[in-house]
Amino acid sequence: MGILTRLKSALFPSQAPATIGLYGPPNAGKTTLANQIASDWADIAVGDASEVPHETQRAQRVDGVEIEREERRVTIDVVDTPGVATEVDHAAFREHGLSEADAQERARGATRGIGESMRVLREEVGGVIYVLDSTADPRAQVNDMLLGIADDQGLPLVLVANKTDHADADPAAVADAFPTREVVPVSGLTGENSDALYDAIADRFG
Ligand SMILES: Nc1nc2c(ncn2[C@@H]2O[C@H](COP(=O)(O)OP(=O)(O)O)[C@@H](O)[C@H]2O)c(=O)[nH]1
Ligand SMILES: [Mg+2]
Repeated sequence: MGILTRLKSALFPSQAPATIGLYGPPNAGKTTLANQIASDWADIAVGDASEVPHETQRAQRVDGVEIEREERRVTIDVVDTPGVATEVDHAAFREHGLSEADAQERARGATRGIGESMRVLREEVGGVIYVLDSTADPRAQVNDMLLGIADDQGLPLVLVANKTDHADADPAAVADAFPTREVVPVSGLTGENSDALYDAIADRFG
């Protein structure tokens, strides 16, 4: 913990928890990771994971998640946000077996979800966990507008290279693509390396 953070917690011991937003493209594993964090520290589930993109269309939160690291304890409110894609294409939903009408409705819902994510980022969030799927091209997944808003607001940000359990995972490619950012490889599904993520959360958001 940095000296300023220590000073801050000494001066304001009962400070309100920071709200941490889980951001990233659809299907990066945000909901799975949110559930992992919640079940590790709060014993509750946040939402349902899905193979169809844009399942989470409202920000869902779990408040008062207390994470303990050796001598530190950080309390955060975790918000699982709808995926922020670089585009929304209803044809892609049809490829997942949805009817034309259902695909169009889902595209509308996805667009609303992206708006909701951006609103939460501007109004509610004090820190960002940006989740990327390390089995796919990192640069192609990143929404630069979202990163720009987070940077502009001076929000602390941890980049997660998720799905390290997967045979095609290449977390080093994520680190290479973002050399100036802290990148933590994890599997939200198996919990692999979750200690490193909790250390990063305590360091950045504590
Ligand atoms: N192999 C693997 N699959 C994952 C992992 N996390 C999520 N998934 C799968 O990826 C898909 C999307 O997950 P979800 O949590 O709904 O992603 P979200 O759209 O970002 O909320 C689901 O089929 C998950 O089971 C992971 O760490 N490893
Ligand atoms: Mg989700």
